[in-house]
Amino acid sequence: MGTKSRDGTVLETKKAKVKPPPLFKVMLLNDDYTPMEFVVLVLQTFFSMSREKAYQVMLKVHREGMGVCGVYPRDIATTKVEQVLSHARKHQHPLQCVMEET
Ligand code: TYC
Repeated sequence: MGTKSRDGTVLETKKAKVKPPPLFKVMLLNDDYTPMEFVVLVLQTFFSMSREKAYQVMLKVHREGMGVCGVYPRDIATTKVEQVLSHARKHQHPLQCVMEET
């Protein structure tokens, strides 16, 4: 874009390019060892799900291999992943949690 002033100078006007911040899906991965009850409690504790919703998501992960726990801005998604991994390791479960841009 350009605007011509009286002396012929072209003044560049740039359109503000403000993109909304990217969002990230936080996902749990299935494994053969983490107890179902532990995964349900993780979903209730770190993703504020009701017991019923947590059970549904846990079963989806168990049957399909992965499932989305929530969608967040980068820093919140990073914290959720760290919290889940730290909690799982503390209890010696191999549960994996990852994030991916939407
Ligand atoms: N597959 C596990 C079992 O049979 C349960 C499980 C569900 C593990 C979801 C991880 O993200 C997971 N005990």
